[in-house]
Amino acid sequence: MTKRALLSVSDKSNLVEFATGLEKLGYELISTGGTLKALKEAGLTARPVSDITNFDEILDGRVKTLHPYIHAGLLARRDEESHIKQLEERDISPIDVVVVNLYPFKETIAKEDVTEEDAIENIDIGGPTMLRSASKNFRDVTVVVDPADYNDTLENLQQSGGTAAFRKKLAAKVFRHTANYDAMIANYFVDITDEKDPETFTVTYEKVQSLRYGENPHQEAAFYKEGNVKGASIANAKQLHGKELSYNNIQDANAALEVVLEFSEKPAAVAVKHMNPCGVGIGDSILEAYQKAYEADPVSIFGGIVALNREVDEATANLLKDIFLEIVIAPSFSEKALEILTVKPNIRLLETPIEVNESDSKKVVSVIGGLLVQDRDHGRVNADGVEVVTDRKPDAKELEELLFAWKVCKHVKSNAIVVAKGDQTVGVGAGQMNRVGAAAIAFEQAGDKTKDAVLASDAFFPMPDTVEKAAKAGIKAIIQPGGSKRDQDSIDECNKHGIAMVLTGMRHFKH
Ligand code: 93A
Repeated sequence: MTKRALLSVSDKSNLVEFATGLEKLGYELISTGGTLKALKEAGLTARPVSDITNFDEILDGRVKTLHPYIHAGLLARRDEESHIKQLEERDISPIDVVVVNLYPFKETIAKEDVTEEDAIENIDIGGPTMLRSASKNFRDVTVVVDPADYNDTLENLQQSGGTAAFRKKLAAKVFRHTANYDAMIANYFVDITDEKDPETFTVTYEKVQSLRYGENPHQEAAFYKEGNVKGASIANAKQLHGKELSYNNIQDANAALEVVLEFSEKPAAVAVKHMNPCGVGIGDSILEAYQKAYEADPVSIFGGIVALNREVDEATANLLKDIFLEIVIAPSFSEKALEILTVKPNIRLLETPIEVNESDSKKVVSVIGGLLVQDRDHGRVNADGVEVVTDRKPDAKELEELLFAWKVCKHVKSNAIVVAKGDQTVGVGAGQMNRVGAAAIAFEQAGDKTKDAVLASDAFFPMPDTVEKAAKAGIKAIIQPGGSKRDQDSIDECNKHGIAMVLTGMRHFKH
């Protein structure tokens, strides 16, 4: 019996070569509208699907292959006499090879100006149906979803019609592919309806790159991005220069990006080491902001990552090039700045829009055997949202300093204490197992700059001990969530020393 191959592809790359190979192997080619046209134009002989179904494509192509003659030809078990008999009774011929790739849903929804109608039309129904029928029947049917598999498939088919092991591998690939395709559609519908199923967490990730190794050289690792990521993201950033990003680079770069995104009104610069900000500065120019971030802690910034929220200009590039930095992230680099920085072969330069991206993107962490999924911490407070609880009220400038310290503190590993002066951090205590310890580190680093500085704490004070130490160090105002049973003890301690304290009512644990 003549063997038959059905071809229906949106991505027509290498189609003609593959179909020519199939024809040479004696396959009769069957095809849908656009694919048929491409085959015929290349001088191949192919029959339209409507020849098989006795049914024209209708509804603007929404129904072309959705027909029992196609699916019976795909699903019939060749080792089952009754199946073969039923085909014969109805004059249906089996289909042996299916070559299908789907409507480009992903590419469609990635377009800036995509309309809902366009997205919906690009949901492929007939394609996945054929892929699934063929894959279910992989014992007898060869199914190819990826043009990258064309050559191997031809080679395999030459071996007396192909091997079952190869067909099984192709079928497995199809089920992965259609599962991803459906997950992508499911995500899109979350976007357009806001309907989330709390019982499932469906996000499609695609591989950006394999990484040389993970946190340590003996750990394998890869970088994945969410299917439809837009805006500020390391996964989307354009690398203009430097070596490939490492696992640790990506984590640190992301940490720097998250801090700098807190600041949009004025030029801001953030230096990060080991995922904690070590220096943050705001200025009237990006140069001034960077100088402040650098001076905040000129030791820790060495080997660090710097994120800036304005274009890197020549003057800033001249300073950046003077120290060893792993990465600089910015919305853009001036031509001169690029000239200056690219002289250093190792510095990685990343360009990504620096604009707050409060999309649905979730924060996901793994535990052994599971995942924890939560909203990103988009919590923010402003001057109207804080409660002053001390006798002394902070003046407008102090309040600004407090809110600056608070924004930075949100991104410091708990227990976190940030000491700031003006619009510059002067001491950061990160990741300590007790709060006084975090404060002690921040004070030590700030040295005599604690005098008249402000302090932010990511969580409440269970005891007045941190305030006591802050008073001794010369801190003039404190911002913290409040909510401890013993808040009053800390407030009393503030009043004793003329310290102003404001409560945010919002905690920023980052464990
Ligand atoms: O609109 S569909 O869901 N209805 C169908 O019956 C159908 N059959 C194949 N889309 C369908 N296809 C898809 O058409 C294939 O998956 C492929 O992506 C595309 C190929 O169309 P053409 O050959 O006209 O370019």
